[in-house]
Amino acid sequence: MDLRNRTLGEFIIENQSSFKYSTGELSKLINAIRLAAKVVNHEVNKAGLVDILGASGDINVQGEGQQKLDVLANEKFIQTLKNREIVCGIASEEEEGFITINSNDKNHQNKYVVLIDPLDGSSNIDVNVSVGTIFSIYRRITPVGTPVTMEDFLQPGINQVAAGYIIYGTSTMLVYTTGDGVNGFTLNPAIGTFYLSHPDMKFPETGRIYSINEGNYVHFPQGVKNYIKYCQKEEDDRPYTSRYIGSLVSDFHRNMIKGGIYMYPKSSIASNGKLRLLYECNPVAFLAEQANGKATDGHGRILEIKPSELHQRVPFFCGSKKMVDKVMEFIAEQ
Ligand code: AHM
Ligand code: MG
Repeated sequence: MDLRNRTLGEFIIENQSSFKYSTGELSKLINAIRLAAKVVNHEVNKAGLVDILGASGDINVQGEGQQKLDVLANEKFIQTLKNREIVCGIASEEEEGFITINSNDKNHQNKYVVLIDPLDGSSNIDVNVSVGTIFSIYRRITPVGTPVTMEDFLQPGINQVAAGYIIYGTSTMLVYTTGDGVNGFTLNPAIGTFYLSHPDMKFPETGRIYSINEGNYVHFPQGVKNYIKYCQKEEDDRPYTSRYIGSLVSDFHRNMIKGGIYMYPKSSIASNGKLRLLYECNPVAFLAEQANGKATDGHGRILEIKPSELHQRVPFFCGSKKMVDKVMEFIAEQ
């Protein structure tokens, strides 16, 4: 990586004025996420060691009980955001309800709510495969000065002011959008600094990778089955390549760079699929659209769905535009 590249800190300052509401608060919030990302990265990197210690009685060297990494990541993110007093509420995939942040001196003056999936794909940790953190930021819709309500969290994805993910992979990256394109920053672990390594990321218009848990094939709707057969057919530039990590962030990240489609359809055993609208699908859909890609539940735009509950699930198809259009055609035919 070229150290002459801008750091994330520099980038945030330079782009502050392009935010829709440039009071500096959103910049502070993204800075807090940057910090939490480094803390969680540190924890994820020693996951193998933690497991060894955990196996010998679930007590670590400091005599503290071992925690599962997703619980730990959840705590670190919430703590970092709480301590900086820049958000009025947080909802997390790991928590049943939302958390109201009430800093006495500010008295509910903060404007932003954050929704996070602290460690997505966490079953991959045990086997040393990439995982990610996903975040989504909205302005509250209830008036400042009052505690946040469910209404502030149940906004359609189109209202997001920023969203992104951290991928803990062969290198650690923070990729985010504030509605003005998508930029990716790689962590230089030696000095703990994120550098702009992937400016203005874009999905290729089409691609040759499809990502889906094909083990569930028998349960899929006929339209999705037909699309999978289409991907496998020897015709034109097909058969496509199948790649499924089972970690949404990693599958999405690869597909955005190389061109491809990620799918988690509804099935006969899960009527809305598996992925959560608020913590996973909305932020990833916002990034996809900002990178010239597309995200749908099979029929309509993910970002226009009006959520009805915090942990709502939706079918999800996301990636290169032409590939998403194609699977929608197959679904519509059924
Ligand atoms: P999680 O939030 O419990 O980790 O689940 C979300 C993950 C996604 O990252 C991934 O794409 C999907 O679940 C994999 O599910 P499956 O094992 O059913 O294919
Ligand atoms: Mg998840």
